[in-house]
Amino acid sequence: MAIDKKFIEKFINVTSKAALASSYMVGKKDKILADKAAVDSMRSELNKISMNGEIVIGEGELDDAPMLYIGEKLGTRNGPNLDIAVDPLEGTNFAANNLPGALSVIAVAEKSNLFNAPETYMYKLATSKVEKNVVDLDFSLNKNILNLAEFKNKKVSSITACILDRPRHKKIINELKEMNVNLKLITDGDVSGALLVSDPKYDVDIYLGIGGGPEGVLAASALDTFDCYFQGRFIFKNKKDMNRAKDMGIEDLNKKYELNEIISGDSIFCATGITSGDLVNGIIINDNEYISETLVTHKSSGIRKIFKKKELI
Ligand code: VTB
Repeated sequence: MAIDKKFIEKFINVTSKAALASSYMVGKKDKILADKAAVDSMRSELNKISMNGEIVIGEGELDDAPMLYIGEKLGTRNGPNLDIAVDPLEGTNFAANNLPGALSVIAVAEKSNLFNAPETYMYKLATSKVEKNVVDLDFSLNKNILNLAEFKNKKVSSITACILDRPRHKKIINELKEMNVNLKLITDGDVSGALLVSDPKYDVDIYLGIGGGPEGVLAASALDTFDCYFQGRFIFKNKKDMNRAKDMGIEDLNKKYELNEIISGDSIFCATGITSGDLVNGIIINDNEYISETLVTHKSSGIRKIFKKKELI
């Protein structure tokens, strides 16, 4: 079964309205309020859609934000059964500090086809389409880079790796530097970071490192339609996280997930820019109208494009 194309426009509307709502809080140095504006708008717009929607990935407890909570039912209850993952404001610091890259993001799949990710960290690896055994979370960093360079017929010094700039990545970053790999160090926003492997125009060959688990699932949803490679492994730091994962039905806490175990079947992904970034431009308001840009993917129809829309406020 496929998700009808008519839903694409509806979900673009959801993220573009959430981005607009959050845009009023850009540069106000208040990430909670910027997030809340996006959450409230998203909830109200999702409830207008003819569907039986359920949130499977909600706002992260990772940043203790106002939530569209896991298990929340959305829509008119009249329509297809859909699982929904949301990150109403991905990059709360970007919005609060008026920096590039804040996005409003949603991924939608047919019931039971979207992984119910715990709100913990995930070790991620993403590249464009590669053959089996070129890169793998179980290979050493060195092997992954050498294999990828060989596969892409590039010099190691022409490979670019994107990674969150965090103390936890010190060792990886040093090793990449020693190999003379180009680094793209991001301060936040690893949904966007992972998606940079989807098109050569971004000049990122590999995304790797530890970021939010929910953000990993959201990125994987779009990477699936871009026919890219993605693997993820959750990282559980304490007993509470581990028990929660077990309650969610995860038996092997060390499992390496392939893309098709994270998302399968049809899906729609929308990411609208709040502030301009690598993927899309941010919201522009002119008098009583606004312009939004949304990166959209729809697996069954193969749609993957940036959709620009002008609308009355
Ligand atoms: C990333 C990034 C988010 O959190 O997942 C990151 O995509 C991971 O957490 O934008 P830490 O900040 O604790 O490293 C964000 O930066 C914020 O939610």
